[in-house]
Amino acid sequence: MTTQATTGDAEARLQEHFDATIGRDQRIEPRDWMPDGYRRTLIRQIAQHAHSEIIGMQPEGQWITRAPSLRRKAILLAKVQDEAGHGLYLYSAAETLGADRAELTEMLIDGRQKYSSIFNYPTLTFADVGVIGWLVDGAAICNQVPLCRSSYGPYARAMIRICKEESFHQRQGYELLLTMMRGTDAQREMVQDAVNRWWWPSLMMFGPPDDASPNSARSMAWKIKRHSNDELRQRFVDMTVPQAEKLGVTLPDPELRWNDERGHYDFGAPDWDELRRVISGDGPCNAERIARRRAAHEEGAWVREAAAAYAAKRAAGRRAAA
Ligand code: BYC
Repeated sequence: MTTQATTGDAEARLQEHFDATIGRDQRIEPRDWMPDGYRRTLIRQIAQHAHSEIIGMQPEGQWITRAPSLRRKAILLAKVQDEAGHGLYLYSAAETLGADRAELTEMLIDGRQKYSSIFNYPTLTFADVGVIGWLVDGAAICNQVPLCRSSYGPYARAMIRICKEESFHQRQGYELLLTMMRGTDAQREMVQDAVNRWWWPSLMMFGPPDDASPNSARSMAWKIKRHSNDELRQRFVDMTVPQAEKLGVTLPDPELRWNDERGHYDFGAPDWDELRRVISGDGPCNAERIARRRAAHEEGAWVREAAAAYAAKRAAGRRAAA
């Protein structure tokens, strides 16, 4: 038997073992063999997810100094800090696949990797903080709860903690909006205006429609994604409409109505050209978000250098003591 044939046989056996693990709904762990495409897809999705958490700190972070009370400031500060934590768990999960975190950050800053379209819209009033919690975190929960069963162990485990924190984020947003809706006419108008601006971008968070989603079929076969983009979008609409009614706001979609036959709400199509534009860098705040991220990265260089020097000094101390 030639060496080539032996290598081919070994690879086929590894592939078979991988397929059987996925088939049994068991987890793939960092040291397990995995196809290159599976590893690449995970690095792409997890990095994009991590970048979204980090860039996602900006639109709400802008309101920390302008929060209307100490209580709201403390809540918002804690929430934005949670997003930083989510980014860190996710970068760590990407590192278990052999990705280099510094390189991932470079790829974000120079536009080779994406982050969620939703964070390229401006936060114009404090009601936006509530609506981001309610709709954006609500959409994130819909998308991310199934990822707790994702086939890659470190990603699935990171998602469990992230989802617990996201539920709290969603509730604080809804509670903030309920408070504003019980306030003055001007406050109710602010809430409605924020809902009008964030509704469609929130639906776009789930990605392009299934027939225009090049990665879905493969990712679902690998059980990285457990549901298609359209399934999750529908789940989000079904969950959100009753909450909007309770809140007393109108969702800005004239086609939105309950369909008894389907057992779901029908809804209009988001502007997919807008999603394409925002993803390709031409949204209202893309340039501002990346410029801010780049500046924070450059201004933080001394902190990374100091931390590395401190770690090296401690390691040298331990070696000398051993
Ligand atoms: N924005 O084949 P598709 C959060 C890209 S964090 C930008 O359907 P896939 C939160 C997609 O990457 C929110 N890009 O892709 C944080 C692909 O491009 P590439 C982030 C998008 O991966 C702080 C191309 O379009 N959540 O919630 O199968 C505060 C074709 O799409 C978008 C996650 O990252 C978009 N909206 O499905 C509050 C969750 N949609 O890479 C909240 C994990 C699509 O081929 N990620 N693209 O060049 C996922 O579940 C999936 O990656 C997606 C897309 C559903 C987003």
